[in-house]
Amino acid sequence: MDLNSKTQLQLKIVLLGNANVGKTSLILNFMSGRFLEQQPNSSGASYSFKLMAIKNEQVKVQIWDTAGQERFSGFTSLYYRDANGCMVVYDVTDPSSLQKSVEIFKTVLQVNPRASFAVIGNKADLQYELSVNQTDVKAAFYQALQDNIDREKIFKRIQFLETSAKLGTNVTQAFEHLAEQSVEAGSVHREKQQDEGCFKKKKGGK
Ligand SMILES: Nc1nc2c(ncn2[C@@H]2O[C@H](COP(=O)(O)OP(=O)(O)O)[C@@H](O)[C@H]2O)c(=O)[nH]1
Ligand SMILES: [Mg+2]
Repeated sequence: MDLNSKTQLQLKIVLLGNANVGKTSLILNFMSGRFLEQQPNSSGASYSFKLMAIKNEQVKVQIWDTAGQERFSGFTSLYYRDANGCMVVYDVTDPSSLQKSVEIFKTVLQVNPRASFAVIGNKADLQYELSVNQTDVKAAFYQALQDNIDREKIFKRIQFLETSAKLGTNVTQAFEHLAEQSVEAGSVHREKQQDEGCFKKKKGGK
């Protein structure tokens, strides 16, 4: 490991999934522990930063929020093609959002096969409306890899987790685990440490 204190590990995580599954809410909860019943509609993509301690090292994690399904077309590949970690989010009360997350997973994997993946079932606090169970989710993602030569390896590395952005359940775990996996996968890059509060966007992550 490079112990030069003037450089810092940089990591890019993107959240993808249907509109309304809770992507913006997950980020808000992770960044500030807050929750809004009426989350203002997000449009386009935006990012925020969090400094995280991973394996005794401070890592600067860039977290990208994207608008939902309607925006998930060719041009958004800009956001995930150089991502180290991809959080694919569905809503545990909405089976169609699971289908969408499987499609997203397949698309991202084609463009960015080195990415680490977390498959996140959000809104787990709505237990009485729960209509998607973990066994079906895992089966759907395993099925999605049927033509992939690295099927077992990729599947084993996917983190499956149910979260509640409302209650804060498993939110930190989801982000921390994905960040750790991304560092372990080794596709992260190092760059000169910036002054606090100031960051220049760097193109390309590999
Ligand atoms: N009950 C519950 N509602 C949630 C949760 N996460 C998000 N929501 C609500 O679901 C709606 C959509 O959330 P939002 O974060 O905007 O979804 P996005 O379109 O994926 O960014 C908002 O009304 C949120 O308050 C959750 O964990 N539990
Ligand atoms: Mg949003």
